[in-house]
Amino acid sequence: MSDLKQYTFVDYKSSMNVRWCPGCGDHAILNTVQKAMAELHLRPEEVVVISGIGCSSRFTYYMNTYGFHTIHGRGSAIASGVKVANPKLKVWQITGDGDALAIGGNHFIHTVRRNMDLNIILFNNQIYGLTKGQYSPTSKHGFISKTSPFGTVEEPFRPGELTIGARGHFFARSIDKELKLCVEVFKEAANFEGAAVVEILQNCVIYNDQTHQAITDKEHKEDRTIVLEHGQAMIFGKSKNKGLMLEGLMLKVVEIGKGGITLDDILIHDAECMDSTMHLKLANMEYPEYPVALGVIRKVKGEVYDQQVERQIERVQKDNPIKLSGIWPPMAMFGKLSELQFKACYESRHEICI
Ligand SMILES: Cc1ncc(C[n+]2csc(CCOP(=O)(O)OP(=O)(O)O)c2C)c(N)n1
Ligand code: SF4
Ligand SMILES: [Mg+2]
Repeated sequence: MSDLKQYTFVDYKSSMNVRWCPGCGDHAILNTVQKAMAELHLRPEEVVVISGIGCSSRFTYYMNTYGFHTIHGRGSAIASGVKVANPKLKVWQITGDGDALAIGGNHFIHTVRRNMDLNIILFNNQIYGLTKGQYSPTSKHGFISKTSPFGTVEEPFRPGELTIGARGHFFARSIDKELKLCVEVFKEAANFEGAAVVEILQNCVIYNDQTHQAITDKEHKEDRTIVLEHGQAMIFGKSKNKGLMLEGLMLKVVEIGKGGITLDDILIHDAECMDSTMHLKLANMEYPEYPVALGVIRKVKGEVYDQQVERQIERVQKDNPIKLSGIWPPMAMFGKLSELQFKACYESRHEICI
C-alpha cells in the first residue's frame, strides 16, 4: 500500500557508496527507479528489491528498501517466492542480460509465463560486465570479446521477443539516457498487475562502450527510435514526419506527405490488444531497417500467479476438513512424519496436530 507522504528520490537512497564505474548507465537507472518510486508514493518499507549477480545486480545495495542480492540467475525464483509469501510487498527484480537470459533464462521465462506480479528491470548492455567482458546472450552476431576472439557465431536473444514468446503480458523498453521515459515506464510497470518486463538499453563504458550508440546519440535518436504511446499514431523522426504502416504482413516505414500518405494511413498503437502479433513485430524492430521501439509495447491484463495462489489457499482451507493451522501439509510435516505416516493421516482426514 502506498501513502500520501511526499517522498523524494533521496528517501530510497541507501548510505552505501555506489561502486559502478563513472559513466556507467546503471547510475541513471538507479536514479530513475528512485524517482519513479517517489512519484508512486511507495513506502520504502513495503518495497523489496531482489537481484542476482552482475554489476547491475549490485543495485540492491544502493536502495533504502528491503533487498536481497541473491545468486546468479536465481533472482526470478527468489522474487517469486517473496511475492507469493507476502503479496502485499512491491517486488522489483533487477537483472542483467547474462543474469536473466543466460544462467537465469529458465527461471526468467517461467516467471513471465506465470505472470508473477513483479517489476523485472533488465539492464541490457550486451555483455557480462562484472566478470570483465565475456559475450552474453544479447551480444550482436559477430561480436568480438574475450570469450569470442574471432566473433560470435550465434544469433542473440531479443528480450522482447522472448518475453512475448513466454506469453508475457507486459513489455516496455527505454534507454539509460532517457531519464523521463525511464521514470514513465517504471511507473507503468509498477502499476501493472503481473510480470512487467522493462528492458533498458544500458551502456557499459568499460567493456562494451557505445553498443547502443547508433540509436542513442543525440543527433540521430529521433530518427532511429520511436516512442510508442497507447492510442497514438506510430510517428517518429525529428520533424515527426515518419510513420509505420502495414504492407502485407510486414511493417513499413513511410514518410507522411510523400506518395499521397497522410497521418490517417499511419498505424495506431494498441498496447492493450490481447493478440501479440503486432507487439512482437514492434518489439523486434531493429535499426537500420526500422526505428527501435521504446515505451510500453505490450500491456494486457491476465490472471496473476500470486493472486491465484492466494485465492486457491483460501478455497482449499475453506473446503478441506483437514485443519493444519494454515500450513501446507508436506511443509508442516517435513522431518516429523514419514511418508507412510503422512499418507495415513491424510487419507484418514483427521485433524493433524503438529
Ligand atoms: C553460478 C555462477 N556462475 C557464474 C558466475 C560469474 N558471473 C558473475 S556475474 C556474471 C555475468 C553478469 O552479466 P550480466 O547479468 O549481464 O550483468 P552485468 O555485469 O553486465 O550488469 C557471471 C557469469 C557466478 N557469479 N555464479
Ligand atoms: S563494468 Fe560496465 S556495467 Fe560494470 S559498472 Fe563498469 S561500466 Fe557499468
Ligand atoms: Mg550485462
